[in-house]
Amino acid sequence: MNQNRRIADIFSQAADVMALLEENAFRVLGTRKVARTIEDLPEDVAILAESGRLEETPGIGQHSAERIREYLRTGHIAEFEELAGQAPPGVLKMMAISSVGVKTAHLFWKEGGITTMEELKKRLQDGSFPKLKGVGEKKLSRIRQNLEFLESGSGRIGIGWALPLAEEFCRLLRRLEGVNNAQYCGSLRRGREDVGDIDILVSAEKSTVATIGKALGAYSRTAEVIAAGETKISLRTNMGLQIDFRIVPAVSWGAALQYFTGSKEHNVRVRELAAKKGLKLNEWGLFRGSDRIAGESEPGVYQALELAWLPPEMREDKGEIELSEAMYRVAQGQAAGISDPRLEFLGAKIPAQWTTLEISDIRGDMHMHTTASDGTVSLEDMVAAAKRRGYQYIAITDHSKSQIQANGLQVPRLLEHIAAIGSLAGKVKDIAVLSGSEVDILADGSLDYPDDILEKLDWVVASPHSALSQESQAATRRLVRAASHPLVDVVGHPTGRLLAGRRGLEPEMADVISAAARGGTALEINAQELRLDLRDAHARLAVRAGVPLCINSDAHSPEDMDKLIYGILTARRAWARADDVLNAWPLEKIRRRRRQRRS
Ligand code: DGT
Ligand code: CA
Ligand code: CA
Ligand code: ZN
Repeated sequence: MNQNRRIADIFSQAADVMALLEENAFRVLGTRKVARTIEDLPEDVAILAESGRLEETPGIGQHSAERIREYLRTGHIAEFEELAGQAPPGVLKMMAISSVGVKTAHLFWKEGGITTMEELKKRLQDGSFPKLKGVGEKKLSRIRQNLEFLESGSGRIGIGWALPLAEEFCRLLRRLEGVNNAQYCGSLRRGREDVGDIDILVSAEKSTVATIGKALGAYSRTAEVIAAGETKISLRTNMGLQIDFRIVPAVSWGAALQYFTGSKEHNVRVRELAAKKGLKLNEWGLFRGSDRIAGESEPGVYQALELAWLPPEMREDKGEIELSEAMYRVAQGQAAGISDPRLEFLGAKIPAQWTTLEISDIRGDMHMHTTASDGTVSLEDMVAAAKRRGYQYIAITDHSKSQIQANGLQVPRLLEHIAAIGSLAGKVKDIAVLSGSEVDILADGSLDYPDDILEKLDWVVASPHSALSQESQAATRRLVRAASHPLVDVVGHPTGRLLAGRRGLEPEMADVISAAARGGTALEINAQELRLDLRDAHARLAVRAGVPLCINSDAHSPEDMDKLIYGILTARRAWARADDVLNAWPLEKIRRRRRQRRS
């Protein structure tokens, strides 16, 4: 990788600064042209500079050539830095917001007197934004959104991107001669909604490492191998993601899996327990002196430490170590002997073995759309797709009347839709089809259809879609009211957040969960990878309070049903088991509960 791209960026940013400072227009244009020239160069600028050919390059004059040489020598360009020093740093930062170009930033600064990001944010939020020519409400709202997006971009990658990519690399590795196994670890194996990077563990003998490095380097998704050592290979994908590979022999597979899965906090506790027993635990194994007493399998490592194995999603040092110790004792026929408030929800029922929630536990999907509102396929096709997946039941839940942009159903159309679903349900075999609705929870917590209409439905998902930036107290009242409504079966994506773009409602979640517990209402984990709403921590509160979770795909097409896995991972992080998940129950149990709530 040469530095052309980096240097081109520096010239391009300098041109922006010049424009912002209203420098001579020819100078601005000239600087932009240099940026483009460097970006398009077939050769490394550093080599051109070394061989004294920079000035000969069309588009690069004497002056720019000197600046480039200065950068190659020192890593910066004094003239550009001095220029940047003349503009308020906040104004330069504003230009990183995708709908704020040089012109807009200049206007905000010179006409609006806004020079810091804090002030920009405050004025965008409290409605005190100065009237500026060409900056209407539409533009402001776009800026508001893009600003939020920029700020939420913590450099972490959403699980929806990372998981399929990691699986692809694991498949590639498992096909290689000499590779016993490959598994992604780290936060990705723990099912976090976003990950800092991808860590992949490979079981193979040392002699295979070179072959592995070659295969990874030649793979179409690899841009560059950054480092290749005896046990570690790092690469950057052509999307700019870093993946770290670690290669261990089969005897260390389990110990390395345990180590690289983390979390760091969990590992610290586990290593302390090892030390207390006079053992040493690292990524190569569990040792007594120089004897390896465990390490080939992950459960074997935990077992040797007198701990029960738990799924990776629970390994955050949030009570799982205590649970694991208690489970081990129960498995040995001893008393669990714990008093930890985090485990009280289990009552006296400490299991000997954790029954991990599996995707196959899910019997039906209770939130999906068809072409009646904003889905992409017909009712018939959605039902056929659900049947192919082996579901026992589903609920069709198109949008309610306020969702005009999503083609929400006015009451007459809803009644027709209910009839159509009913008639189809009478015809299809081996799957129960419920006529439902995704009813808007309006800003005050009231619902988008009157009760006599809601009563005609087999299933009611109530979700917030608008007024998602209302303040916390109002959001709490709104969601508590919806969760207390006896005709609401489940509150859908309760906060309305979007992972990289919208904070959503920030209610007092404990109050919402209490209301759901009192009312017998379920709470959704919306499994779309950008929603994951409820998020892990809130879903965990719900499980502890005995509120059933409903893990829904919110599918707008048959393929969307595959998103369910992200909801499952989130539910595991919430310590949910099949019993805690409403749509893992037999339909008869769901119906019975529904009748009880209404009587
Ligand atoms: P991330 O990448 O920020 O989403 O989070 P992780 O958990 O994947 O962290 P990462 O990639 O730095 O390291 C992967 C795993 O390796 C981590 O979960 C636990 C293990 N690990 C890394 N460094 C240490 C360490 O200093 N001590 C211990 N005990 N474990 C470590
Ligand atoms: Ca990681
Ligand atoms: Ca890492
Ligand atoms: Zn929906």
